[in-house]
Amino acid sequence: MELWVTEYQTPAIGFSCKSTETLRVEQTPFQHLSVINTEQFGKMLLLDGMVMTTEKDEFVYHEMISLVACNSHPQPENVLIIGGGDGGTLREVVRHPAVKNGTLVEIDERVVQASRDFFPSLACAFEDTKSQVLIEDGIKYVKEHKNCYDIVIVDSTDPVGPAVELFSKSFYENVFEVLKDDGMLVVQSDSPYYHPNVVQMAYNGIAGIFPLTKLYLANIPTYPSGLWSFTIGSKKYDPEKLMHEYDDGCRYYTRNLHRAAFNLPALVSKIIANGE
Ligand code: AG3
Repeated sequence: MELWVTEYQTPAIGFSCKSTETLRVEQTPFQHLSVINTEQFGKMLLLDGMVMTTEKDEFVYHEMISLVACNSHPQPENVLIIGGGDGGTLREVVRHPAVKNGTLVEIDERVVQASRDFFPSLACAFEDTKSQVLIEDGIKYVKEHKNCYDIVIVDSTDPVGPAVELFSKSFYENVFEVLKDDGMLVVQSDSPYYHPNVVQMAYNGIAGIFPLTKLYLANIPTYPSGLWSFTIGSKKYDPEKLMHEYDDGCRYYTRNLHRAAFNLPALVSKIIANGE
């Protein structure tokens, strides 16, 4: 019998993958977690029915959420990742030569465990000497620390369930405080096609606090609509300008693509202009 797993990306569209194996299904204290094997994308991690990452296309998201900021900050020594319990973002951060410490703050220990059990190419980051993994609430963590990070990356789920607050103004304010005077924030800001309201919410929330706010795009086959946005809030440096040209071993990110990613289709420029 064929088994298909569907993420309902909106109430009107589903994204289905043929599944060859169910590896884990559990309700954690925070969310529903599943790991399946798929014919097209290899192993896939889902949280609350939403695709978080797959073996075959994880590199796009993880390179793009990490390297744009790391390459545009002159000294990205201390990097904080909120969420990102699978370790993919941490892996990209700690392999950057200018980074000295990568701290991951994940609320759900079961996500870290699922990665350790099924995604060795992501979980390898946990063992890196530059890495520190904390099982804590990231919202609380940023309230309790001040002025100590060069970059903060919010590798969250969509704004449903435990991640709702990670898209709020008060959270962005606390991130502003946890960053040093020349720090940068990067968030995943959803799909311009299917969730323009989320793109706007993230962009406006960040633009209301940070002196410089820019949005960039990447093509991610397993995420809703395939076109995904990231938003950077910066206190000082222009995220479009490269201070480092590190793209060794990358499969999506290149130094030229870094600049290209900020060139937006008209419909995306309109989404962020309208909200202002
Ligand atoms: N973080 C972003 C997931 C967003 C995908 N949304 C969806 N499928 N509806 C994923 C964690 C990767 N480290």
